[in-house]
Amino acid sequence: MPGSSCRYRRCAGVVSLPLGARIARMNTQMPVGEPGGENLEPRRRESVLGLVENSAIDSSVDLELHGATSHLHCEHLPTPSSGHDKVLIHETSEGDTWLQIARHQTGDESLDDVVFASYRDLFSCIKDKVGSLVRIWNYIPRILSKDKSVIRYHRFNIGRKKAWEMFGPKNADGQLLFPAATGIGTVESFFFIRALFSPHSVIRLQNPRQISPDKYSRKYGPLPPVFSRASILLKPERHQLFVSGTASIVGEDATYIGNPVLQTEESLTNIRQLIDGDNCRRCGYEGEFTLDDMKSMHVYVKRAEHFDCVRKTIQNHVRCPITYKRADICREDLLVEMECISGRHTS
Ligand code: 3EB
Repeated sequence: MPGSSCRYRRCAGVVSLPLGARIARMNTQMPVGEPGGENLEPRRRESVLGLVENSAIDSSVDLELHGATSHLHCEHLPTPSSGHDKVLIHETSEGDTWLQIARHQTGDESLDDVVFASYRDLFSCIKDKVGSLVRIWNYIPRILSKDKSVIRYHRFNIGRKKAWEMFGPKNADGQLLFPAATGIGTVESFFFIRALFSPHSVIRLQNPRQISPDKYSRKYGPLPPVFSRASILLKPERHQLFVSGTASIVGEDATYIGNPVLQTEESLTNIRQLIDGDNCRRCGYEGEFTLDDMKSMHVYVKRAEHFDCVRKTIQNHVRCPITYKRADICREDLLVEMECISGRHTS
């Protein structure tokens, strides 16, 4: 159905959030017909004009892949706590729900308070619905700057963890349940959450090569990030895989500092091991995925001058459509981060 994503954009327009995309002009024209890499045939002809700045509003996260078709039902709700809040809910034709919250940080608020309030609102919006939180994107303005000597990504983690402990989903044993997530810089000035939840059940994956984020040591912030490395949404007809933002981290530390190509390779290795049959089984899922199964990928590049070498590296391994964004990534040492989506029919 033509225009489904336009409709989505128009819905976003209802809440009058400013459009923030900018083009970073680069001289990266790819000669037509250049092979995509050593191992793969060229995927398609492409002409690359530049790298777009990561924008919360501009990032349609493959909504059409997930049943967010023309049957979208949009609701714009006033939120419980303040006039600055904007909440938008889309229900998809498959029964899933996308929820978006934007919140400005006012002069007397800290980012951790803004994030806490946003997550409190998110949990209060989904409280009465049967369903599981599947995937969250967090767009964090000036993610690497400091506010009162605390890195804003760490402030974000403080607010999210506190809200999760008070209002977040837990299992029968009281253990907190974390969805797949991305926490990334954005050009917009407001903090923005996009969340997908669903009446179907979810399997959460952890990565054997990486420490679970909620167990990161205090050198990465006073309170840890809380997310799982991937979610698998079990629908009757198909299983959908959402891989979290994945970077060149082994254990809890960044590897190949300063080398965008090797960081890209390491991130892909992390994804491969996360989704392989052994790890899926360990995490309670009888099945497997491969990079060849991917339906779409988003790649965030911190420095525009690394775009070319990152793209060449990725294209040796991945054939699905890839969206590249220029974005600040949550640690100084990380140059690249990527996330992807897949699905398999259950028949
Ligand atoms: C990492 O593995 C890299 O804070 O929600 C990736 C995905 C990262 C999600 C988040 C952070 C987040 O720690 C950064």
